[in-house]
Amino acid sequence: MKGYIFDLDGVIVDTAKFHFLAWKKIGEEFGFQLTHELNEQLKGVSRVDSLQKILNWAGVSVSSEKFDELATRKNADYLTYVEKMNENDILPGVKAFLEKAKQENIKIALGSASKNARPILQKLGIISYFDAIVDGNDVTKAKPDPEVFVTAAKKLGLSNSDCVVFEDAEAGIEAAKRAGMKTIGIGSSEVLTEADEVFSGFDEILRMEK
Ligand code: B16
Ligand code: MG
Repeated sequence: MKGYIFDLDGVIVDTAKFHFLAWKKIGEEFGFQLTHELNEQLKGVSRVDSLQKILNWAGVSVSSEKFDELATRKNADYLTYVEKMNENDILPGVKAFLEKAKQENIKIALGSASKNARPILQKLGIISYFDAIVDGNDVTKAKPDPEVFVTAAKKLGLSNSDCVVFEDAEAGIEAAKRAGMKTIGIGSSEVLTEADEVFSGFDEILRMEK
């Protein structure tokens, strides 16, 4: 394989817990309690689509002005958590895996739905590893549409079949498969049933490669 494409949230860093806290607060304004189980359905889903899902679960509809205000407020709250992040928040094994890929001349890209991807990579101190970054600001179609990964492969100058995608969300695995890429699930094999292979994290991948 010539290229690795990484999802961000849930693969490189556990920002899902911060998205959860910020969305939970928004839900509570409508008397709705976001559970961890429902939160699974928000993983890999864009900000706007996540808010729409929460409003549907809460059984409320709001004006477009209110919708925008809620999305902006959620993001401001989320960013207060991001602000406190540093290198220690990188998930186990990720940095060593990036380092190894660099040594093996494998091209590295990010393929994330998040509009906050660049500042997060900067806070983590790993942005320089990435030859290409494709995030929520660059795509019009959300995962499971393959756009984010196809764009990342193009930016790397590689064909889709030369790329492996590392993903923690079902929608992301589906997107990568639709792009004709190899898929490595990060998380539970019970959830990521469609992935070619599933590992609990990069520390496990590194152990297996030894
Ligand atoms: P933002 P990923 C996704 O990132 C998250 O999994 C999802 O929970 C979030 O709503 C989405 O990014 C948008 O994030 O509000 O920062 O633009 O997993 O594709 O890296
Ligand atoms: Mg993710």
